[in-house]
Amino acid sequence: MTYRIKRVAHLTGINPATLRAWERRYHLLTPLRSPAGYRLYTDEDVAILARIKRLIDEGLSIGEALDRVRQTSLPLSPQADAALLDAVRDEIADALLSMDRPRAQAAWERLSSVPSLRRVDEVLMPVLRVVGERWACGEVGVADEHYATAFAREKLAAIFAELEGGIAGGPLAVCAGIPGEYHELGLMGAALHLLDAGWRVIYLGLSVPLEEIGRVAGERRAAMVCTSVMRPMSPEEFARLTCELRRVLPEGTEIVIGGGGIPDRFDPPPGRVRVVGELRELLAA
Ligand code: B12
Repeated sequence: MTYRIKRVAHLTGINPATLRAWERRYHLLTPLRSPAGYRLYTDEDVAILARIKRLIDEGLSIGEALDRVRQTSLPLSPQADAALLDAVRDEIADALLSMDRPRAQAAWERLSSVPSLRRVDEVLMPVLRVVGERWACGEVGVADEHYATAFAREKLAAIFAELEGGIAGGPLAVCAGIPGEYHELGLMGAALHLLDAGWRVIYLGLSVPLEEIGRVAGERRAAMVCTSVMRPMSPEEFARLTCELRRVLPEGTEIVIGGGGIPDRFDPPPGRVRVVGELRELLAA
């Protein structure tokens, strides 16, 4: 979706004159141009501007905010914190599988200096995979999986509140689970990646009728709808899902689907339906 400068000013709270000045002075963004020469900003442009506005509202100068945005959009060197993340990941998995919440909590608190998305992608999600493997081979029971999931869900919800607190403008995404899918945490992970990138997120949770997802996204002109397929799905079922979602959603709304339950082979989905593997691919495009 693209936006004219007046709409961007409305969404981000940055007035048009400032937007033009930043473009001239800092070469911040080079918006597309309409045939008539009007600036056209993309969703990503608006997300970056919303992040800068948030940082300035937090007291940074424009220069500092630019540095921060440029730095955080550069991937952190994997080495940074790797040893700490490895140790904490193993400690949390072991603590949760022995239902020792205080030990898991103490380990989690050692990550306070690590960026929230790294805590999600490199600690919580891998811990859930370990729990899943141990459940699948019968080493642990559903109760152990539930115990670990409850801890992970609580941490994801806390990061959601932390990130959502600073969001002012930005394009809108609706994150919603489809009927019959009871896995929620991949969907929450997607919502966190969007919030961190400056998107506004309407999080509807699990088992939302497709028509309702369509209504909410339509009424609020959402730029994106995200959902997660973790329960194994057949190619036919997946094709039905993508077609149904495309039918109930406005043309301008991109649909992004991720999750380990997506069949390995599936027919090419309808227009503006994107199937992704990892969370970080959500905004990579
Ligand atoms: C917790 C859990 C449950 C809980 C869910 C509770 C909750 N509130 O979420 C409950 C108990 C409900 C459950 C039920 C079942 N589960 Co379960 N579950 C899990 C477990 C342990 C963690 C799930 C999770 O949150 N994963 C999140 C991350 C860790 O998963 P991930 O695949 O790495 O996801 C990455 C990408 O796929 C991507 N992604 C995922 N979603 C999205 C969405 C978007 C938009 C994007 C961009 C990216 C993205 O990003 C993630 C992180 O990088 C997994 C193990 C696992 N490996 O995931 C099994 C697992 C998913 N479950 C499985 C199964 C089989 C089931 C049941 C069918 C079991 C049964 N017989 O009843 C039921 C199905 C219920 C249903 N109708 O959905 C299997 C699925 C096998 C498969 N896909 O081939 C798994 C993999 C366990 C296993 N190892 O076999 N489960």
